[in-house]
Amino acid sequence: MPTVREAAFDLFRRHGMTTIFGNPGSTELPMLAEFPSDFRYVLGLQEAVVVGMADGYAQASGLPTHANLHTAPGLGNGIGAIFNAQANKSPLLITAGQQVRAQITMQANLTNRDAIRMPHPLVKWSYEPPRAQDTVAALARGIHMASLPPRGPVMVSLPMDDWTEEADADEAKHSQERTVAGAAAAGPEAVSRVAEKLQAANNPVLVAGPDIDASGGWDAAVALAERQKLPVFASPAPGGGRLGFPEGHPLFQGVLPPAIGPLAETLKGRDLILVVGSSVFPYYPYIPGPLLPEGAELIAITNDPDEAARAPMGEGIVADVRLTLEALVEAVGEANRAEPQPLPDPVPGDETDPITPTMANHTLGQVLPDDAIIVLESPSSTLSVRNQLRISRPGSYYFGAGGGLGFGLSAAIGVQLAQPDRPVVCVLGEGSVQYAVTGFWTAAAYDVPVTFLVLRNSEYAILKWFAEIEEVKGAPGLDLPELESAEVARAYGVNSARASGRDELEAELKRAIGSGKPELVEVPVAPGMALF
Ligand SMILES: Cc1ncc(C[n+]2csc(CCOP(=O)(O)OP(=O)(O)O)c2C)c(N)n1
Repeated sequence: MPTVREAAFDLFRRHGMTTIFGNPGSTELPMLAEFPSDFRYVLGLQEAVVVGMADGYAQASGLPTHANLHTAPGLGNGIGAIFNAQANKSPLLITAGQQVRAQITMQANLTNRDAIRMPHPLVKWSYEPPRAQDTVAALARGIHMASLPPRGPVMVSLPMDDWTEEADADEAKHSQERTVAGAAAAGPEAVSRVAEKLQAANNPVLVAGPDIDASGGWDAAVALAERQKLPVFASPAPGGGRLGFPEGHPLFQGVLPPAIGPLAETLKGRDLILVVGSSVFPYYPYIPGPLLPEGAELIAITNDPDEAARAPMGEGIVADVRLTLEALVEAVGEANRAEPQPLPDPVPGDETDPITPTMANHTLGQVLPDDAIIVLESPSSTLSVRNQLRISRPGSYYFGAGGGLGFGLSAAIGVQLAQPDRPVVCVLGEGSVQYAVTGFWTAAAYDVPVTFLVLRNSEYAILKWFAEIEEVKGAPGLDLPELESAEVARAYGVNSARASGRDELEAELKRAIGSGKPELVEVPVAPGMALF
């Protein structure tokens, strides 16, 4: 008879889950005993980083990914990152150790007293197996739940004395071998109705969202847009954890503004708005206005029933994004519409001292290898990075759709571990660095060759912008004088450089990206928002 631990690790193996992100405590050590040599344990020094790394890894590998946390306090530290993983639709199996069964009722030290309720409402499912023998079935159920659309985190609480118990060999075998598949295309009637509406529309537009990339629907989205000569907008940046369309494509028209009034204004004159793979819409801030421009109809295709149900307007179709896009490509003919004007090429603007964030992002664009992946958490530069880089390959952009800082630095490490052959560049604000600063240690200790580009503007620039919109005057806590990133990263073991000015930045970035090592390049930039 295998032990629960042997059977559980066999289950992980079958699902390709041989990389485990964790921060261990006494309650997790029994799981880690006799750690198999075909597994890799990636230590994060704080749980927000553990979950963020797992999130990046899950998204970039497409695999359900295991993050192991230390009972209630570890789970608590990870909660903000679990919020992000939910928004990113990241298939995480979060496990947390639990007291020995005999000591749970008396609430011995470190008992996770209400483990099932604790991660709600940020997980799809959470559970503590009633018997040690149910552990493998519970983990299998969690993996399937996390992986089914819409994907997202689940949590299983694991009493520490279960691992050495005997598993039920027959039940464990079934749990290990089962597969559960669940991607469904829209029905043929829905597909033909959307196809007919597209063909009949005078001025339709495609809004491309993050689940196009996550579902593997990139080529189908391009084919649909090209066939129908659809101008394409990206769904608003705050919820756009991934890209749904090549941003250097001549049909690409830019990123939609994230507020109600301006979004409707941008789409003025359109009669059909086809939203694919996005919620409708990840709005913020609140700038009221009509939800839709006059005369426009909106149809949204999403893999998420909740996204479809909560949209404030339009029709929703719940279906797999890739399969439905492919069916639509088959169903529509070539349109005869005039193609829209492509966006003008990005311009760097004037050279100033310190350089503008736009210039910094432009410089990055000039040295970035074609196969690079960008992980972005530089809030005041989000639009500028999008505009300057015009990323045009699938799986090449990750952004925290939840908005909780700390995703960027940690996720970049996970993305790089999942994609070891592609250069990963992580663009960070110096404020954002601090929410996951211990990630530098993991990058150095595991030799994960991410290049961190830190835009040092000595402030929370985006909050100053929000303060203007919210008409808030005199708010404290928006300046960051003397906040060091390079020295701190160096202390954690990451080679760090400071660049001042465009030429130095270009040289340092080239060197850092080419070095095959974890590197940080910090550049002072002018304060304020960078929109282009
Ligand atoms: C966990 C968490 N805490 C606080 C915030 C609020 N917040 C949003 S942006 C921001 C400032 C980020 O500063 P920095 O990374 O330097 O970027 P900048 O705005 O200067 O571009 C803060 C504090 C958040 N989004 N997440």
